[in-house]
This record gives sequence, structure tokens and C-alpha cells, in this order.
Amino acid sequence: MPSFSVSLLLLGLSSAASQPNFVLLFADDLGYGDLGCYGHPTSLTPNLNRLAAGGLRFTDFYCSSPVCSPSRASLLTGRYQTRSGVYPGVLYPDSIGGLPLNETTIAEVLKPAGYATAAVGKWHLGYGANGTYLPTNQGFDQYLGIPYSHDMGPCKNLTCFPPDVKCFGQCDVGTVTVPLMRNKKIVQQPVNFLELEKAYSDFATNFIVTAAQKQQPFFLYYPAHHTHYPQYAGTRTAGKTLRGPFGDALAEFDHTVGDIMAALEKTGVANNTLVFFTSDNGPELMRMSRGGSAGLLKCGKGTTYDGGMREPAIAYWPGTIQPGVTHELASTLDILPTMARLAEAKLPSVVLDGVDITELLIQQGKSKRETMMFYPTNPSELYGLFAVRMGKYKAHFYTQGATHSGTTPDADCPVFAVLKAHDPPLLFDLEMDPSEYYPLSVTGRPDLQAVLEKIRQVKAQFEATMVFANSEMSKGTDKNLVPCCNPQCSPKPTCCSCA
Ligand code: CSN
Ligand code: MG
Repeated sequence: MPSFSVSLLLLGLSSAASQPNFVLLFADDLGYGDLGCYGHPTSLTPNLNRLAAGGLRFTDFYCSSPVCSPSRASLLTGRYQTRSGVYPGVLYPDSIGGLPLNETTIAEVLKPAGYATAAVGKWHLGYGANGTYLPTNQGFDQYLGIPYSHDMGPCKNLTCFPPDVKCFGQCDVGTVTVPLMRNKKIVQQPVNFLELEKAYSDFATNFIVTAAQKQQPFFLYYPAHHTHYPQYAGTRTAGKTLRGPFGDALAEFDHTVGDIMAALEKTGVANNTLVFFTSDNGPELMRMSRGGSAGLLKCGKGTTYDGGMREPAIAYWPGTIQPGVTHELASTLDILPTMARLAEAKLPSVVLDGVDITELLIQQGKSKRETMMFYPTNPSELYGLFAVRMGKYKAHFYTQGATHSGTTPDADCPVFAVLKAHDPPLLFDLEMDPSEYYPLSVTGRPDLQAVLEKIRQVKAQFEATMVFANSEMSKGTDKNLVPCCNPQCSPKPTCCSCA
């Protein structure tokens, strides 16, 4: 469909809009500097590069948390994690809590509008008693995947390249091996990681082909395990890149992106599909060269510096989104309201933190987002926001390093950089200083004093209306909840192993 007609339809000049399909690609622990199209010299990401060249590439796109589960909760609900209670830290295989079922996910927004929905890959929004929190209870018709991080098990079958070399670092040896679920059923335990990506790719292709044949609009959510620790890759990409295990894992993810694009093109729906790519949080610098890269941004995973939360992002929709680069501010929080608008679906009647960025996507317009709020991995009402970005300025009220950001030469990043309050806040101009190296002095600068004053106002306003939900993580854990393919067996967890 030519872009002008879509624009006209969106402006309400015709009622015959055909609902677009959505493919949401979500990498894990992939940083701002990890893709070829964001400047990495040795990453091999031809398919993502192709999406970037033919689509809109964001330079100032943020996720809502520097760790996984809260970031995913925000992506799927359009709300900060403090509202849903998916904090602090992340969920584990034996966690009692999860993304509360009364939260409305993108899938639950799109289903009533007629969409087929599927999730494939890493869920990490809870398992719970009898699989209460699995994707099929959160608006997804179908699911194939591992319900949490793949290091949350003893790393069986997780041979890294070269095949006789052990994965780098420790996995969780005291719990069950990692299960592969189809909907709510365990179909493999332990997972065969070397064939996993192919299974995901086939699942995604089948889902697209089936929906296209039925002429039903669809939403495919693909949260990848790549490029989370420990890195692994199947035979198609193991040893094939210049970047070692991280590069091979990233190339395998990119291969699946290529398979999904091929399915969209073969079924003739590519021009009616918005493909959106981003990542859940910054790179795990503690893994050194086997972790990701934040590029020129400061620190990484676990911190509220930009390296922890600013992410590569690409929106691709041939004929509708013009190729280009945008410096407008946008966030994972904005995806739900934007997809709802494009699908003409009803928004949930709750407080949303996301804004509709349709005009930014299809008319090279401005973003409605003016601020981005930064909560640490353990948000609390006592401390509140750690940082606020407003326009090109970012003010840090608190800073703190993180275990996940260890090992780089920057002393502000590792866990040894203890919690520090800043009054006045550390102020950076991210356009002139994206690395957050040079705090601005406001002395004798009434213009900057006014900026700080405005940021304080915006922060106070936001915090006055933020209602913290009870923490899901504080519900604790129960060993009996871990996924087991052989539920009555003993002794657990070792007996939870099936062919
Ligand atoms: S995460 O990675 O799930 O992608 O955020 O696999 O924060 O303690 C994070 N953590 C295990 C992890 C533990 C993970 C943590
Ligand atoms: Mg992650």
C-alpha cells in the first residue's frame, strides 16, 4: 500500500483501513553498540542492517528498566514496572509472582480487534503455580519457548563454540534443567540449544503463513534468548563471525530475523506489516568480550546510565515508513499505544506511560514523548526516580554501579560504585556528551538552572501520581513451582529430565 493512502487513512479520511500486522523483535542484553548498523566493526547482522537501511533507525530510544523482567513488563503493558509490580530484580523459575493477570498486554489489546497472537522465545514474566503466568494466559494464542533466562538452570546441552569448550562462567546448578514449553506443556527438558533457534524460526514462519492464508491480522512477539549469557549458537552460525561467541549468537538471532522477513515477503504481507526491533536492557559488561557493548554510552546492564537503558531500535514498514534516522525520544512504553492506534484497537482503561508515536513513524513527525524516567533495578518510593531525561538533558539524582556492569575501566560502572545522592543533580547534555562524561556546571548559567528547575518540577509531578503496586518479587519463591516434565518424580530437581 502506498504511504500516502496509509497516511490518509490514519488522518481519518477513509474508514477502510486494513489492519497492519505486527512483528516485535526483542533481543536480550543487547547494547547500543552491538549492531553493525550502530557502528560495531565485527558484528554480522545483515538482516537487521537491511531493516535499518530500509526503515527508521532510532538514536534516542529507551527501555524502561536496566534488567529483564521489569523491562518486559513495561514493553507489554505500556506502563512503568512500578505500576504492575514487576520489580525489584528479575523473576526466577521458582518465583511465586509474575506479571499480574489483570494487567493488559499488547496481545490482549490486539486480540479483541481480531488479531491472531503468538509469542516465541524468552518469556520471563512469570511461571507460577500450574503455569499461571505463561503467555497463553496473557493474551497469546500460542507460545513456544523457555519461560525465563537460559542461565537459570544447569546449562545442560549448552555447548558453546567451539563445541568442546565450556560456556564462560557459571549457570544456576541447583535448579531444574531449562524446559522448552509449547503453550503450557513441557515438550523438552533439558532444551537442546543447538536446535532451538531453528525450532523458533519454524514456529514463527508457520504462524505467519497460517495467519496470512486466513487473511487474519497478526501479532508475533519474538523475545530472543540471544544475546544473553551464556552465548550459544547452532551450526548455521557457530564459528562464522569475527566476533567470537557473542557475535555467533547475535548472527543466529539475525538469521531468524531473516527467516521471518522471508516469510513476510513470501506470503505477500510485508508491505502491510510493521516490524519493530529493540532490546530489553543494556549489555552485561561483567561477561567481558562475551557480553555486549554499549558503544559510546556509559556503563551497561543494571545501571541508570544510558548504557543500561538506551537501546538500538528500528521500525520497518516498506512503503509506509520512510527510510531514515530519527533523534526523537521514544521508548518501549510507546509500542502498545502505537500498535493500538494502528490496529484501531481499544486502549485499556488504566494509566499508561506510553505515547502514540504513529506520526513519528509514518510522517517523519515529532515524538509526543518529552521525558524518560529512570528507575533503578530496585525502585522504591523512598528514593524514587534515579534520573530524568528531558529533551537533550539528563539529570541524575542518584547513581550506582552494578554487578552486571563490572569489568570496564570506568569506575562508575561496577558494583563498587556505591549509591550516591547528587544535589544538585548531575546534569548532562546528551547531544553534546552522549557518554555522560562531563557534568554541566550550572553556576552562572541561568538557562541551565531553569532546565534543572523544570526537570525537578516534571519529576515531582510524575512521582506525585505514581502509585507503586505491591512487588511481585517480594512474594518469594517456592521450590515446588519449578517446571518439571515428570511432576511426580523424585529426587527433584535432577529427575526432571525427559526425552
Ligand atoms: S536478565 O539476566 O534476566 O536478562 O535480566 O539471567 O538481575 O539477578 C539477571 N539478576 C539472572 C539475569 C539474574 C539473569 C539476573
Ligand atoms: Mg535481559
